[in-house]
Amino acid sequence: MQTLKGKVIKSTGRWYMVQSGEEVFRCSLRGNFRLKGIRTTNPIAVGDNVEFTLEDGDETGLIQKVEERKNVIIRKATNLSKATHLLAANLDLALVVVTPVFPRTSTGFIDRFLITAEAYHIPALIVINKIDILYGELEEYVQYYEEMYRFAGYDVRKVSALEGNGIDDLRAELKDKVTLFTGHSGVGKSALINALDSEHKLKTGDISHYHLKGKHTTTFAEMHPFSFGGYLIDTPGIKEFGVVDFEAWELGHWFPDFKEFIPNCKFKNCTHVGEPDCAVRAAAEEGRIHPERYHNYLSILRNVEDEESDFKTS
Ligand SMILES: Nc1nc2c(ncn2[C@@H]2O[C@H](COP(=O)(O)OP(=O)(O)O)[C@@H](O)[C@H]2O)c(=O)[nH]1
Ligand SMILES: [Mg+2]
Ligand SMILES: [Zn+2]
Repeated sequence: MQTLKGKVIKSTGRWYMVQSGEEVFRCSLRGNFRLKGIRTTNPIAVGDNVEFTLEDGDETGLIQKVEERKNVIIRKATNLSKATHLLAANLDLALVVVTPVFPRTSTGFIDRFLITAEAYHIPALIVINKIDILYGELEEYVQYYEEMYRFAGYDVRKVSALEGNGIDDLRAELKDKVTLFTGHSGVGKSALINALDSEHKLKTGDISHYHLKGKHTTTFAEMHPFSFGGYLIDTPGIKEFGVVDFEAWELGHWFPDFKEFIPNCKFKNCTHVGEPDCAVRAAAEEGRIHPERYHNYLSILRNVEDEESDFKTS
């Protein structure tokens, strides 16, 4: 019998595909496997680093241990239950592909993505695609996006999946990392992935849009190795990449550009709406926080307070 270490790259609930070096092993979970802490419907997810044993002559391994995770993305198992479903673990980067047109990505959508990444402790990257067709007014719009998010402290890249601009730099950024890709349908995720890794040949439509709304069937994410090193995580849907639950006063803490001002608010649980002596609102008025970021903060906050919002209940 030998003991091996590897990374779970696919799971069906019953079986786990575990990559160890160049090989992929089909593994099951030790029968009495338990994890302390989180109550989840599945104990192990893609991205988990595990230790498994392989009996001589056997083709399937038995997972014995899972290493401590640096982060996990989860969602509610069902709308009603308190239990959660692990979608993926140990993400190094969350990447959102955006375009100002064809289709338009709003800054509200980007900000929702960014706070989710922040809440999960995953570094975020904004990739503006299709710059080959963005001239004139559209170019100004791209510049606006770029300045707004750089000012907020985020990394913004401009690329063309079609013409290849910015692709080498982006590939270098993703190398050896586990990266989650999201973005509206049509922004060019598949094109971008193929430009980054021509050996990849992901089918168009593979990422992000098979489980668009409200379906709480049990779905599992999958990791696709990049030929240049690293993995791409394909979540079953953009809606799945959302925060499960939080309180109104917490929201501001997921805006890195608010951080330096929050300690100066009069109230510790300030929601930065209409409280007296709010340093965040003052900073937005003075332009030290981008006014559109503050505006989006307010609209996300309204949704948090509104139980019906698809952000909270997705
Ligand atoms: N002009 C231009 N078109 C692009 C670019 N990237 C993708 N597209 C086009 O946008 C459409 C949607 O791309 P696709 O990769 O399927 O988007 P996905 O739904 O996000 O996976 C296709 O017609 C692509 O050819 C780009 O960089 N420039
Ligand atoms: Mg696609
Ligand atoms: Zn405040």
